[in-house]
Amino acid sequence: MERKFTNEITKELVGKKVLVKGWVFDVRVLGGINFVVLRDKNGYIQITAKKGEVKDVILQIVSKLHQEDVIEVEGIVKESKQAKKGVEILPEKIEVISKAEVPLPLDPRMVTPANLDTKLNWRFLWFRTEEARAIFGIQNEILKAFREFFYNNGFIEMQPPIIIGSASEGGAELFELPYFEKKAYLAQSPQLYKQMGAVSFERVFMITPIFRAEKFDQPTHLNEVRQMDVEIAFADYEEAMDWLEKALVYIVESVLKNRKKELEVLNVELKVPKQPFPRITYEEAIKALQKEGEKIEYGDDFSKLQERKLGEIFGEAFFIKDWPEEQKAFYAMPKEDNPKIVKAFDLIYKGLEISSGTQRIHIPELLEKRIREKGLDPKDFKFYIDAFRYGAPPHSGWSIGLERLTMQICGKKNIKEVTMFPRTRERITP
Ligand code: AMO
Repeated sequence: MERKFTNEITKELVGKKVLVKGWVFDVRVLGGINFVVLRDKNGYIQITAKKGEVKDVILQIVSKLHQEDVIEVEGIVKESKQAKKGVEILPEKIEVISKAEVPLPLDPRMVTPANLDTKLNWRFLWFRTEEARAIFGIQNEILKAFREFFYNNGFIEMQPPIIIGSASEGGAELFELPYFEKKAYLAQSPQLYKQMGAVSFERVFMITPIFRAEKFDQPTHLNEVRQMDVEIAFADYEEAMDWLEKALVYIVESVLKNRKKELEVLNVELKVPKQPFPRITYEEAIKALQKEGEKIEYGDDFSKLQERKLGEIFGEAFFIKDWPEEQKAFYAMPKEDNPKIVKAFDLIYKGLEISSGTQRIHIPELLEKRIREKGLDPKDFKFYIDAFRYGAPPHSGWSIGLERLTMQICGKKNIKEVTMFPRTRERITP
């Protein structure tokens, strides 16, 4: 008999025999009737075993079932007023495929709530909760929508390397690893590679893991991140912001359209951010904060609290552009009228930076100069600088942190909640 998934058990099947497989989400005895709620990847179905209606052997098996046992049930679909879906299964055969040990270290029903550490230690059990299924359902939608948007717009998907020979975002946050006779690093960003892609393929995007050896533990930071990156030839930074704005709107619209149930589970009221997103300058952002009595000087970076405050002032989604060059990486293009300021931007969404980007330097001499000014050695970047010697158009791009965006859309306070297997200084298992 072919297996049916729980969402396929509908009123049309009343009176028919079906086979379902899954986990025991809950077992209850009420007024002498045994209720089992079976969960599979698509949802839940109630199995009802009443004395007199089912064989004694079935009642015996059901009475020994525990939460999270894996079972296979064959039975007849019946209409039911009490069951949530209006149908239930009257079991004719139940097979226990795998027993779950008792007690469970985490209750997937969340009747006994678990703290964050327990959720992180028992990740696979937490994946069985409604909350986790909603979070990762939404994360799936974000990934799908991002890919869809850029495929629809004629971009090419790239696979950048993870093992790299030189840093792109500054030296301090690199993980070093032995690599035969040499030293190698884990990529902090696909930056140099996506630029080399764009000077030939023109429009590229990628979803790729990146690694940051940041020592501090913050609710917005991970040591292993998934970045959704884009690089566009013949585009200045204003055009790059246009693409970012459109991509974010497309992603939010897709979540709203396809993940209504998940948003409900998480109790999130999601709205499409109002367009066009304001594009304020770094200087304006500093002044706005100073006006609010914040201790911040021109040249400082914004703290996470200050980003939130800026969100209260400038709205749900806005750009901060034109940054002082010390704040940004060597590859950021200086402005013609003031080389102390670079053509860079951050996107703040719901009070948190979720993306940043720049127009890049595509002029080899200027790039070498900036690399030296940042205390780096142009020799280490020869392969990259050479990419701009043989016909390189101006180009711009950006990167969205998948986990940061998931966190903001799901309304979560800690980035670890929305990361399947978070990597932090304290945690590399599971
Ligand atoms: P940046 O370093 O700002 O820029 O990273 C881009 C986005 O990636 C996410 N992100 C992180 N998320 C969680 N934990 C971290 N430690 C972390 N680091 C980064 C954030 C951030 O906005 N190469 C440039 C992008 C570009 O110019 O194209 C870069 O990596 O959401």
